[in-house]
Amino acid sequence: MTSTTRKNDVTELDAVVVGAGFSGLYMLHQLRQVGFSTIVYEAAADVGGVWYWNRYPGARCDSESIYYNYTFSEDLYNEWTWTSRFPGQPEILRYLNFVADKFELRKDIEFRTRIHSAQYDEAANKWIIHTNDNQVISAKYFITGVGCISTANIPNFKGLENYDGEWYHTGHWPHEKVNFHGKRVGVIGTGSSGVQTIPEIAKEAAHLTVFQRTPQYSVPAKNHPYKAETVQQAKENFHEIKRKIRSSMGGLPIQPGELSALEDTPEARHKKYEDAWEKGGAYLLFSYNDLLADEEANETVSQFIREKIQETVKDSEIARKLTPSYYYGAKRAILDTDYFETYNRKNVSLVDVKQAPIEEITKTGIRTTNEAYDLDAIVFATGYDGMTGSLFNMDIRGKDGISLKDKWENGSDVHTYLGISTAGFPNMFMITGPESPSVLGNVPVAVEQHVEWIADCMEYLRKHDIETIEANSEDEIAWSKHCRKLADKTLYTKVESWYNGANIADKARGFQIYVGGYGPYRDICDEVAKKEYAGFSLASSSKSLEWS
Ligand code: N01
Repeated sequence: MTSTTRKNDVTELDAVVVGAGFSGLYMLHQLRQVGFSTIVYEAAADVGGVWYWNRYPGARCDSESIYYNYTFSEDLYNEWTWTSRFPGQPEILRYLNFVADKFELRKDIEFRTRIHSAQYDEAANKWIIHTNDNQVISAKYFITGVGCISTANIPNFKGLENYDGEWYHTGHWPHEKVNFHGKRVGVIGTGSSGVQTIPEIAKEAAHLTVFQRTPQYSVPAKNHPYKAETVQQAKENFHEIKRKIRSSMGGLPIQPGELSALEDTPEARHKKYEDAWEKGGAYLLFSYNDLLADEEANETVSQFIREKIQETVKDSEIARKLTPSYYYGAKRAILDTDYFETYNRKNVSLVDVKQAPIEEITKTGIRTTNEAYDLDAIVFATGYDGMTGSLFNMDIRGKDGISLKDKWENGSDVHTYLGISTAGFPNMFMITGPESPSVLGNVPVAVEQHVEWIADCMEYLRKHDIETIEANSEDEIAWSKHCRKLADKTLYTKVESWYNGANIADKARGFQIYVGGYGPYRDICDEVAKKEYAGFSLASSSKSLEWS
């Protein structure tokens, strides 16, 4: 257990970590291993991060189980056995509890405690941190592990407070089972959460009305129970899997095809897409090397999925409403189980709220500009204030009292160095922060890379008696420019999505993810460390050292 000291009711630590999901749990473990006194503060009552909160029916990860886990410990990998190709939320939560138990992490986690503010005290070179229950902590390092998509977005619909029925957000689902039997249920939103929960709710509800603003491409996950030999084989190949996913583009041992989609004949391409469709999972998007970069190439795969939708959905008018027109994959690619099939059920109807927007939540349901719908329950599958939302929920202030929110002009002008740190905020690290590859792949792999880099960096600083590390302004501006230049070569920046803030009314737009891939990004970070933290200013108590 971390040995904490207390002075005048202030807890003194080496490091404060925010959040007990994949990031915070591993950060705590790493820092303990190398002897930094560390406490994790977590708003929830237990470990899990987003997997603690996302308990909606159908919640499941769409990275394959044997890759969606930590790889820092072979023992851990061998001791845990996944049951199906894509892990359901209860199983992921059990896994994270297993990790917390195995490494005895809970004793250094304060649950039900929210970090309210963190302010850098330049004179003392400490972060002064306040919690919602009035604790004060002084720590040399402030590390955020808050996830990129954890602050729920409930659109500001007029009248929600007058609604007499039950309502839920997919990202804040109750712990007890919600009973939809015999009820008229409305789901707003058809992103990953909506697409997963709609088929499950439809099985239970008397009637389900889906309120769709943008139709989605979705590909069958083809989930199935694992055979014992599949899991055994993965365990035997642990080192190979670890090497492959850490050097891959997206944290999975799948690399994009070598050809452009336009280099194959239409027949060969169609066959490739059919094969990928049958395999399920992420294979379709990886069929060629330019599906996320070239409009014409993308159109071939987008059209392939559109035809699948038309074939699956029996009512041609519903099929038309469900058919998207933007670039497949430029909004987060989705995997499903029976999503489009669900619209063939008699108890499911679809409302196009782009054509007739939601005007008001009434006492009895939802009214669009066209019609009123009486509902016993409403499910908001309306996503998250991504990338910056959870950081801005804390009042983080760096040198001269400048707040992170002000520095980044409320999200419109985000600058980070490597997505790990930002100038003016010394000794602060962000795990999977904006402008790192974070959500563009299998996130635990991105988390492990950041955690290991940060822990190594802190060890280096301690070994060399360095008191502060701070990103240089010019280096972070160069990094931001590099991120944007890469992103502008892709189709990600050509559609509206939560990736660029378009899902939140009045949020400043900006695409804040490094698209160059997990492996190449890891190499860049390693190179920076090798050059003794090039791009950062390091200062000991007596002198300041700069490299760039
Ligand atoms: O949220 P989303 P999500 N009126 O933002 C609609 C991860 N995740 O929770 O597209 C009407 O994707 C909005 O419409 P539009 C994953 O990274 C992973 O589904 O903006 N509709 C959209 O349809 C994912 O990308 C997994 O026009 C409104 C929906 O709500 C991320 O979390 C599972 C509206 C929001 O979709 C977020 O997914 C679940 C309004 N005012 C989540 N506002 C897996 O690993 C929003 N919408 C499988």
